[in-house]
Amino acid sequence: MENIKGYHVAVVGATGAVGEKMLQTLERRDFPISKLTLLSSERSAGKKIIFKGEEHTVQVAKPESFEGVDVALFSAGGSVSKVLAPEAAKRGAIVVDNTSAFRMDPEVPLVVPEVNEADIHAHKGIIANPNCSTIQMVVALEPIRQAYGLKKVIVSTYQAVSGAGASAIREMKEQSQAVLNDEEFTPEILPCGSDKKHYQIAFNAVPQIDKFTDNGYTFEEMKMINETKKIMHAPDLQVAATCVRIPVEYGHSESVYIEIDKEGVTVEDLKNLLSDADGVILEDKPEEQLYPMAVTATGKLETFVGRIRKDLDNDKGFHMWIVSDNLLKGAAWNSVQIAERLVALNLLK
Ligand code: NAP
Ligand code: 3JN
Repeated sequence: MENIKGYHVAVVGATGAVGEKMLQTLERRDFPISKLTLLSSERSAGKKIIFKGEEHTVQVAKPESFEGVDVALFSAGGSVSKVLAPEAAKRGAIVVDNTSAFRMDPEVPLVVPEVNEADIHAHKGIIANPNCSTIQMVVALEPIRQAYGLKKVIVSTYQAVSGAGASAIREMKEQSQAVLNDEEFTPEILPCGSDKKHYQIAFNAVPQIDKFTDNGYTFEEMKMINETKKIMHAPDLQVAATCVRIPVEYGHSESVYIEIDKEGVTVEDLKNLLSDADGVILEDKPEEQLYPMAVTATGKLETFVGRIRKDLDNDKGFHMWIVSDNLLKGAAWNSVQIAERLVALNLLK
């Protein structure tokens, strides 16, 4: 990125799984930074982090931390954002918030730049970054919706443990080793740290991400349903989701069934559309066994789409497989991309 002016950037949750990727992404994109403020809880205060070869000391996040900050990237959980994001905005920072705290607030734009960049202009100091599973799905589906209309989406996810934080990655690795060594272990984090029961993730597939809501869907599933409609400005779109955790470190995969509005559309039409779509890489050559996978998407910024097939009973129905690095496009990169768009649109002071 052209270094016209440097900005004071704060990263809240800098020591977490997402925060670490935020810093790597700011460095990778050469985001113009004049000052970097790294914030965490008291647990990590004082920790040293190297950014672009320079040592930075992590500080406790508090309202005064945001004096003079231009853009604040938050990923320290919803309760931290609820308290500190308005404090940052009050002090003139533009907040890009990675938590669910403000996503469904009608006053807060929920942005995936490839889909609804224009919504950024409506911000009042806080811009929400959607849930990781939602982001990769809307990047792949919006070009289809634009071209052929979209009536229904049914998605099943296969989500990496890194989505549940650094402690969940540790739990999967230690548990896998214990299973291989025939040793005992006690699950403590997954499927959901704050829920009553914990289950083995190693060599397993767990159909619960986040807690259950009263309607039988989990919060993760309801996030996918509600956020997709908000980002696409499509309140009448029919969306159903089943979210599953699998023992993969990075990269969420999704099996997606869609029904479009137009008749007679072919698989070739969808492939042509997606091969030109912003932020999408088409990996779809069954004859060469080419399709997206979590391990090949890891570390990449794009969303990968493959296995596109027409439904055998419904002319307007299609199936596809969508994969992306959940901590990059699903979190850190989407946030840094929003910050880049703020610069490009001249919205940062
Ligand atoms: P993590 O690895 O557990 O890291 C949590 C981070 O938050 C750490 O830096 C931690 O600091 C900091 N933190 C915790 N309590 C704090 C407090 N009271 N004040 C200031 N900082 C505090 O979790 P993660 O995977 O990075 O996820 C963090 C959050 O990002 C999640 O809760 C979620 O809201 C959001 N997230 C969003 C997506 C998405 O789909 N877009 C995906 C994953 C996560 P210490 O080192 O001091 O503990
Ligand atoms: O589990 C995943 O793969 C994604 C998790 C996201 C997450 C985890 C804890 C709290 C979120 C989120 O971004 O929706 C939150 C939250 O902020 O609600």
